[in-house]
Amino acid sequence: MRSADFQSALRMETSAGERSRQEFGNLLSSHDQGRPEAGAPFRLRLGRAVLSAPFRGLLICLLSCGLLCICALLSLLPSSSQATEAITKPNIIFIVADDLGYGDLGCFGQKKIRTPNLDRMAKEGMRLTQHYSGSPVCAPSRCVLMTGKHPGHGFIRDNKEIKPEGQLSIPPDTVTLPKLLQRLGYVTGAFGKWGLGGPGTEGEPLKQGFDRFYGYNCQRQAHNYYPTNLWDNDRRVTLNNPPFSAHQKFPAGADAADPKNYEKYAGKDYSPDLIAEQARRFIRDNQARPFFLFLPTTVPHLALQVPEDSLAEYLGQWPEQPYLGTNGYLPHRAPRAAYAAMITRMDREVGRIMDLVKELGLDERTIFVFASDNGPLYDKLGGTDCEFFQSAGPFNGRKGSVYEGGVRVPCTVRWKSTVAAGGASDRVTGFEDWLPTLLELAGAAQSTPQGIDGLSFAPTLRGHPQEPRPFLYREFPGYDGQQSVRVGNWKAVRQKMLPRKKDAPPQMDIHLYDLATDISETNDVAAQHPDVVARMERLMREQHTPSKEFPFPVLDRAAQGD
Ligand SMILES: [Ca+2]
Repeated sequence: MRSADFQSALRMETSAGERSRQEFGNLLSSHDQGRPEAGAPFRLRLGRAVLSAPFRGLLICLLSCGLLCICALLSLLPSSSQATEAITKPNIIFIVADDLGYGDLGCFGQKKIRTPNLDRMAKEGMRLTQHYSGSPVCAPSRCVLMTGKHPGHGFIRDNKEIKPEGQLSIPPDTVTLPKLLQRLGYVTGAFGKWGLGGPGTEGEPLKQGFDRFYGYNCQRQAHNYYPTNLWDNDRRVTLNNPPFSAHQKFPAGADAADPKNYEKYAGKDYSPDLIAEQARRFIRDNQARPFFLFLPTTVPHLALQVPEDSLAEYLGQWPEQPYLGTNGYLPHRAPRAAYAAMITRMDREVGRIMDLVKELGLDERTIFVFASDNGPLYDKLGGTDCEFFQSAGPFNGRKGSVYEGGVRVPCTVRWKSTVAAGGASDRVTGFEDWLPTLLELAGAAQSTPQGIDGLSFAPTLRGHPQEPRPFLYREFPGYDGQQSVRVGNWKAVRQKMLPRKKDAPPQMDIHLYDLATDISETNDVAAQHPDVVARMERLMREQHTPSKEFPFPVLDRAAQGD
């Protein structure tokens, strides 16, 4: 059903409800006055004609009690205007994978890993083929998503660890997407990995717009899929898992082919299963009101850990070299199978959520979004083999890089009543765009705050033409300091602006690529297009604002006019 049809069906539904309430009111007043009117002749005539006086009295008494009960129940319901408003606001289910590459899903070209449910979501909705995460690493990417500000204006610009648990907190007055949705009457829940403020700080999810939270507050603790505890709102809950570090090497001399020698890297409670279960409960509990379900899953971030039943689906399919923990995280006897199995199990959980939404009759008024917070891993870290799976698709760059592979992520949007099935859009969009887009889709474009960088692409999702995004800006002080800006098919990149190597001078050279002919960004054409480079340099200068928490000296000096 198209949007207009859906809205008109809702109006019809509501006016039918109005009519029955009015008719019910007529019946009440005619009964009170003892004279039958058009709506209620049958019942009163029946009483007079058939029943003797005592029975008639009893029947009237029973009817009165029944009517009073129904009246009391009706008074508990929201008024019709509130009900209409609530029902016309779509539910939002926003799923963000962790370190999932552009090429890791079947609907984005993956050949080895099975993702049937996400493929179905894409088939029933729209794929965004030029969608960019907020940053090439976790915390700043989520900050962009939550605030609608790109990383040159955002508060969190890199992962900044706080001991003993959590990351640097966003300030209390931060305007976040869930806070805005709360004001519109949404109930909001986050299930998964947070990373924007430790337990008890002003940045924790319950203080940043979420009514409900279940999962990992801290990104470091999320390195272990069998943690000893998770957070249930502001309560720490104990899981049935033994304590062990998520960074270990396989014991020297032990048999790497024996599965028993890996059992100590697992427990009983697999956190993604528990998190998905809580997310489904949230949907059930809130099916009668508009909800925002944010599901930042930890999959497929390291360590490689997956229950045996899922691993069995892939064991033996490919040649494997046991990973012994020599490059970080935990050993695994079949690392390729483990990576694929983690993604397929996540896909299974997404499918269960899709099935539940359908079962509850919410399909037409629920927006699904699936994306990833940054690109896939590099250098076989933690036993991954992103080259084997072609996880970055055709792109150069991996997690931590502003080259396409680090920030261009798979994204699908499904909203059966509004987004046409089976389409794809090549509009350049980024995480900052979700805040205004979702507000507009919720019928509340006027609630979009001033001063954000996000641009709504709701018209694109509705199949309407839209002006291209003027530019998309990224900066990242990590991994030696980087900047990028995209204008049309031009992509400009700077790297090594904050070299970690002592005494190495910052590099300010701009590399320029034409993505129309060079999707893997290997042919630097900066020398041939000085005018384009100059335009890009200006954007790179203008879009950066200095940050006390995340100094970027070469850019800060330029911004201050030095
Ligand atoms: Ca990540």
